[in-house]
Amino acid sequence: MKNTKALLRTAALLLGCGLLAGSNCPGPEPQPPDAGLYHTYDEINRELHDLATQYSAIAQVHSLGKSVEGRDLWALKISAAVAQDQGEPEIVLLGCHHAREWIAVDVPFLIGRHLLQNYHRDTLVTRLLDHATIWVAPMINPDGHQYSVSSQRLWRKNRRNNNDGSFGVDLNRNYGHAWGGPGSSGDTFSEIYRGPAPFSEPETQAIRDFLQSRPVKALISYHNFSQLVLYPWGYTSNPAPDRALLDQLANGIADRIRAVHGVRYTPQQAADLYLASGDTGDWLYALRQVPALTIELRPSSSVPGFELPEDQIQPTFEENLPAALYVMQWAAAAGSPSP
Ligand code: 0X9
Ligand code: ZN
Repeated sequence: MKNTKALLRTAALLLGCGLLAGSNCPGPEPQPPDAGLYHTYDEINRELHDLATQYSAIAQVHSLGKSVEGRDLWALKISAAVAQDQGEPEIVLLGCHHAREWIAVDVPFLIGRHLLQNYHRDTLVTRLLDHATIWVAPMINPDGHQYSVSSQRLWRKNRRNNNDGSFGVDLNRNYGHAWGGPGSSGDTFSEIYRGPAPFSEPETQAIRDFLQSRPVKALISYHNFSQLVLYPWGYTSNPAPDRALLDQLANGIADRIRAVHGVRYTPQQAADLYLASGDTGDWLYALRQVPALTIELRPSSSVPGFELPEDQIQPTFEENLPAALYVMQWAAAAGSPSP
């Protein structure tokens, strides 16, 4: 059957479809969106479900909610006690608030897969999953990502129809702490459009409801590019109450990243990059006073910018793995009841 279809297609291409009228002219087959070695929404969806099947004792897939266009926001829950909720410390890895930042999907996904593949193989991973729960939600903006893959590579926002000819809200300006402040825009056409109200978007609502319902002790939100490790506050240059601890953790992350391939990520308060209001980290930090970090992945500068070559997926994952494990270990220990 596949061969017959292929033959018909070839004939149609050679002769033109009109000549094949009556032969059920197949036309060109619609191709699924292709991001090369980067994962698309459909691929991430399939792989997360496959992992949950393969590692059913320690992994589950949950939908945290739906996007504007109705795609599920998938998250992998990973723990030795995955079927139970015993209040153990939880650490959350989020990817791809911004559509064009494809590497920010693959890094948290590969970290999650590494945890599953190394339970009862690696002592550190085993101890971690025995005492903590890790959540990996690698694609918070699936509509925007799909649009970036199929139509406009450098799309950033979600795909909200603003009903004035413009599309999209910047999900990293839509969270509810200091919403509407500096570094966000009320102009619907702007790349940093904050939306009409805090949490106006189903994607940020889903993350808000999820984080509020869980005993989260640390969060990393992955973005690119610039190679930075950012901590709250981002909406003001004032130091966060836990600035010393946040700075220490951010330095620890940067040191561990550099130890792998010698690549430098700069630790700093988010506001020192630029002021931006309504981002994920500020909202979670305000809610829970736990480390809520933003890691800006490779590359370092605008060439190649968002279009990081595929051969950098693996090294970017490799350098970020020990950094993520460090945060997870810290949070697992900090979140445990003292003896
Ligand atoms: O602007 C953003 O949302 C992030 N950078 S990106 O290039 N990935 O878009 C940085 C957010 C950091 N937070 C603050 N500076 N408040
Ligand atoms: Zn981003």
